[in-house]
Amino acid sequence: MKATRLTVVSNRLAIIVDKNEDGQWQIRPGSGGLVTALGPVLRDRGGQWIGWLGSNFQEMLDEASLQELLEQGSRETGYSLTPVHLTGEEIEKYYFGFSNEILWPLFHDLASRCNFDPSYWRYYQQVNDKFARVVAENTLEEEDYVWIHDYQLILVAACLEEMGVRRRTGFFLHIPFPPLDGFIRLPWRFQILEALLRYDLVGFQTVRDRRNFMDCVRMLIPDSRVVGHGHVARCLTSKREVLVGTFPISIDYKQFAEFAGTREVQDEAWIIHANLPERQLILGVDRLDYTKGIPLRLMAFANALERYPHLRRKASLVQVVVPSREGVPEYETLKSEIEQLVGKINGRFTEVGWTPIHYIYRSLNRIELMAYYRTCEVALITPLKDGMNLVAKEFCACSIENNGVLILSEFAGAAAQLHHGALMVNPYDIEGVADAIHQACTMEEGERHMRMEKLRRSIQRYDIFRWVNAFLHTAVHQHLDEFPQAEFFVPKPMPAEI
Ligand code: ADQ
Repeated sequence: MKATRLTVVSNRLAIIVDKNEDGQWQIRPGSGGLVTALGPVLRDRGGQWIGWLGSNFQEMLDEASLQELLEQGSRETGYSLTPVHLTGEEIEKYYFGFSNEILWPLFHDLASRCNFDPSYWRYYQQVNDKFARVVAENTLEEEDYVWIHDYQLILVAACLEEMGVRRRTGFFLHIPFPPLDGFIRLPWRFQILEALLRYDLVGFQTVRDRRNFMDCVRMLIPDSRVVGHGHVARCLTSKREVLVGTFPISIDYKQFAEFAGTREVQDEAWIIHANLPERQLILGVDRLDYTKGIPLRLMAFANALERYPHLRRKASLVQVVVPSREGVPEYETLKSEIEQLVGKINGRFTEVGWTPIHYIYRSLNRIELMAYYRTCEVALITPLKDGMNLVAKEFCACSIENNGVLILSEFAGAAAQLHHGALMVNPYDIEGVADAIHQACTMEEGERHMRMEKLRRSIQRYDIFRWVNAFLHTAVHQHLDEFPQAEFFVPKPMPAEI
């Protein structure tokens, strides 16, 4: 049976609703890995995105105004936007609680940061059930393929099943899946594992994540078996058969490479270089998150300046931190830690005409981000653990003169694909990272070109469209272009209470 419409479900809708400088409500495209990844796909093919708006809007905006904004958003993004409304308490306990205080740290191997508050679980179930109801109301068994994304929504297929609603469903986990000895600490380990086995297809970023998942299934689910090799295997339990695959996410390579070559980006890149002349720029770009390894990276840069004094005055680190999870105490603490370190390192090393670290704490616009990708000679990407890390791929795509050097953490999902051309580092090894910084800054042009060409070729070959195609082909034996250019549909009026 062919699907004729693709419905994507994620915690956040692919847009941001907020007020502009004049206090008027506005709708803007969202940022972040998933939007970057799926936006072009849904735009070109038509489709529907179901998700939470990101705040408690029904209390701030009347229904008609919100509907109007969503219709405008649908026209601008090119696909239909269907909202799921959450109460303040749900946001607190499902989103900040279960998702971000339990699953996020646990799945990133940072169990010591987990807050296993038992009250969170009920809200996680309740919100997943709410999402399942919106899916049920806005999709049809014969038409839709429902593709659910990420750790906040693991229970959706199970909720649909319990409601007696049959849909073809796939799930993709954007973050890593932890090894068995980490996963078994989760008080709801059986429920989470069994819920994942209710999808028709479960996809992971890397072979390692999938192997971890399979180990947990073998250990915790009686009578389960894994059959098959290659990038998709079958997981057989006493109740059902589930496909389990590896699908490393990627970027729209062509769009990045072309955009990097435009006049606007070149002009912006020129301004950056003109203001920071005669020096090599090392770039770090991350959402504010403890998994991204920013403090250790700053220490590694300081260590490089200490041990390789000839880098002083010649190299500067541009560290961009994109605000994230604002108001959460742990993230505020991390922000202060970063700011103190930047101050300390700059205080120690700054000389007239040279500042070692340029710290930017805001979301850059697209032209600025591309300009940094193009201008900076080195990208320093050192997460402690990361599902994939799209910044690494974007940097390479924008290095159109093939002269950038990528320093990449062994613990980023991207390492599996990019280790041939990148300088690989252990982010916990401060001296090792410092050595890689030195190596990158002193690398001969020939080697830089050779490495970057390799990286770019690989990303070009395995781009975002290949990722979507691989997932959909496994899911419904259909390629992306077999989904018709769906005639554009306007979102349904919002039900007062979902
Ligand atoms: P993230 O951790 O958000 O998401 P990451 O792969 O680091 O994703 O990508 C961040 C995205 O935000 C990039 O596409 C980048 O262009 C954009 N971005 C970065 N800096 C920006 C800035 N200053 N201004 C505007 N936009 C900016 C999760 C997982 C990752 C996984 C992705 C995709 O945690 O491991 O790679 O999903 O699956």
